[in-house]
Amino acid sequence: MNKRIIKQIEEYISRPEPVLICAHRDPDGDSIGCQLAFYDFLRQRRKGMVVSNDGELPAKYQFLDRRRIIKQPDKVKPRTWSAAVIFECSSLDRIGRVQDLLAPDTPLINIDHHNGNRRFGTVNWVDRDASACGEMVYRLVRVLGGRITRWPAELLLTSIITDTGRFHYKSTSPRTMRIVAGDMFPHPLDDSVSLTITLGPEVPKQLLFGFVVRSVICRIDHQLRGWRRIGRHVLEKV
Ligand SMILES: [Mn+2]
Repeated sequence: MNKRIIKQIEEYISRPEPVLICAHRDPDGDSIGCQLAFYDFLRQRRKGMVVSNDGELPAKYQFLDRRRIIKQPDKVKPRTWSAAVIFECSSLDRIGRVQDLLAPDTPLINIDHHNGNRRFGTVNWVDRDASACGEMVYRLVRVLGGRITRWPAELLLTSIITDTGRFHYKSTSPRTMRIVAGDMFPHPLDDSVSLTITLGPEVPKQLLFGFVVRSVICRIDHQLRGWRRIGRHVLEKV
């Protein structure tokens, strides 16, 4: 991680005005996970902030935002922001109508992991090696001294499961696995995250896969074992 960038981010988010947190229109698992995990971090710092997205959350992700923290841009009053933290956008127009909430001089903190990012921010942190933007948020929160409790851990797991195709894609790195298996999850989560977000057309297969991955990840202790005994009760579930 580039220390100068982290210092710049910290300076902007420490200003007295609230922070605007946003991402691309039509949010997905990675962008929702990043935004709400970063919201949780700013809340630990007693920082004022608003999270706004252009487009409703897909039904399968609504369980992540039970308190309806994410607002549509037309429900937010434009104001002076200490900065806009923008996740997962290759260019500013990707935030859609959230642009209406920005002033010409709003500092933009651009955090992304995609090739082709146009570095439109006042601060640009682009890490193409990150499997998910959630991986970057995890590192940012840690380096700035934040705690990852159960809710942000679920959020960041959602980010990583979404963008790695449940640990299938080649973007899944040893670092990804260490984050998921290490101190982000000191206590095993229940299976609600992996089971909920893997629901798809092949529900039984997905359910089984989600169960296996979660349980393997909860049980490894700095050593990945590529197998898991599946009891009859699990097969009966599917
Ligand atoms: Mn992503």
